[in-house]
Amino acid sequence: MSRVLAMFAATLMILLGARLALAHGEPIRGEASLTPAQPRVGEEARIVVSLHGGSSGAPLEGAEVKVVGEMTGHTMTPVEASLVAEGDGGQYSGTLRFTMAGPWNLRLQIAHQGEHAEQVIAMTVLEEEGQRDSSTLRQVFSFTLEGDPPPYPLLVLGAAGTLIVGLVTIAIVRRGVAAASEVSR
Ligand SMILES: [Cu+2]
Repeated sequence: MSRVLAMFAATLMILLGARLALAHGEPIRGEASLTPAQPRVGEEARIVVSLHGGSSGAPLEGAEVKVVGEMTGHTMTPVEASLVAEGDGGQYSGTLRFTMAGPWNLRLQIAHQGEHAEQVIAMTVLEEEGQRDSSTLRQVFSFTLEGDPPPYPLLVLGAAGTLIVGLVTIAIVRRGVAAASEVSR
C-alpha cells in the first residue's frame, strides 16, 4: 500500500514539475512589498519583489531586478538598489534609504534573458523626526517581458535586402518567360 502511495506521490510530483515551467511570453504576475510603507528620511526600507508566471505559477528565476527611487515634481538624485534573489528563485529583495520627505516613485526595472519590463509604485517618505510607520505597502501587478525592437540600421538593411531579392526574382522570372516564348516561336 505504501508503495502505491509513493508511486502516486512521485507521479503527482512529476506532473506538478511539468506544470511549473514558465512559458516564454507568458504574462508575469508580480507582487511587491515595501516595509515600512512610509519610511522616514534615512530609515532603511526593505523591498521584496516576487515574480511568477501568471498561468503556470513558475518562478521567474535569474531575473535582474533593480529599483530606482525618484522624487516626483522636481529633479533630484535618485536612490537605487539592485535586488538579490532569495527563497524559491522568483523572489528578489533589497533595501533603500530615502533622502527627502515627500512623494516618490519607485521604478522597478526587471530584466530577464534580454527582455525587460518596468513597473512604477508610488509611495511617500516621512520627515526624519516623524512617527515610525510599521505597516507594509503591498502592490500586485501583471506584465509581459518584451525584447528590444531591432536597431534602425538593421531595419534598413532588412528592407534593402528584401527589395534586392524581389528585383532579382522578377528579373529571373522575366528572362524565363522571354526564353520560353522564344522557344515556342
Ligand atoms: Cu526631493
